[in-house]
This record gives sequence, structure tokens and C-alpha cells, in this order.
Amino acid sequence: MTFSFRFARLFFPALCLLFAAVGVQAATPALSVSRAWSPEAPPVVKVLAAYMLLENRSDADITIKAIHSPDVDSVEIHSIRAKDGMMSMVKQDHLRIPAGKTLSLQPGEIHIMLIGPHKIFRDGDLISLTLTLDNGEQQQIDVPVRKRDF
Ligand SMILES: [Cu+2]
Repeated sequence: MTFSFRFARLFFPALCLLFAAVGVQAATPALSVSRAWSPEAPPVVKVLAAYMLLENRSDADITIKAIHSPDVDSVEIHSIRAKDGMMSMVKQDHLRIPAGKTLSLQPGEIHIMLIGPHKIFRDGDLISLTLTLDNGEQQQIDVPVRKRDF
């Protein structure tokens, strides 16, 4: 008994370190969002786009089931479809990022549509987005508005 008590006391700091390490790992989001941006648009334009890189660092698929923003009336996920030589945008119910994969939202491909901006967003402004995953987790990101390079 005395021995096991000593044993526990001896290893208690090590156990704490172990739990701390596990804690840090759990706090690392499975979904990493980078290179987020929204092209600055003329003030008359009432629909903005947002692009970003979504990286799934976990070994399970991630589904984003909703995106909300306090800065616009509504947010939609769009893909682009070519039909009869015409390009059209199709609303998607969700965004799926397979385990270990990266999904790039970029001009001419899947993108986020920001409908009815609440103000005129200029280069350097931030648009707040909240991504809701199908497991209920939420992730808030700030999308910087930038002038287009071209
Ligand atoms: Cu669109």
C-alpha cells in the first residue's frame, strides 16, 4: 500500500503532463481554415463571395452543415455547374471535407455566397462567419476583404 502510494506520488507529475498534452491535442481544431478572403466589390453589388482553404486534420470526415454571419442577410454554399455552355451557381446543403483532405473554395469553383451585406465592405474590413459542423461544433472565422489582384 505504501509502495503504491509512493508510486502514485512519484508518477503524479508525469500523469499531469500526459493529460496536459492530451488536452492540447484535443484543443487543436480538426478543421483548419486558412487563406480566407472576400474580393472587394463595387458598392452597388449586393452579393459578395468568400473563398478559403478548408483542411480536415482528423481521420473522420467533416461536414459543415450551416454557415451564418452577423454581417450579411444570409449565407449560402454554392457550386458551379456548366450546362449547355452556360455556367450557373447551384446551392449546396452542406460542405463535406473527407478525412485528411483539403477542400479549396476558390473563384469559379465551390464558394461561399454572402447575400445582402449590412454595409459596404472595403479592403481590410473583416466579415465574420460561423461554421456549424454536423456534430454541433462551431468555428468562428474572420474573412478579410481584399482588392482583387487583377
Ligand atoms: Cu455563388
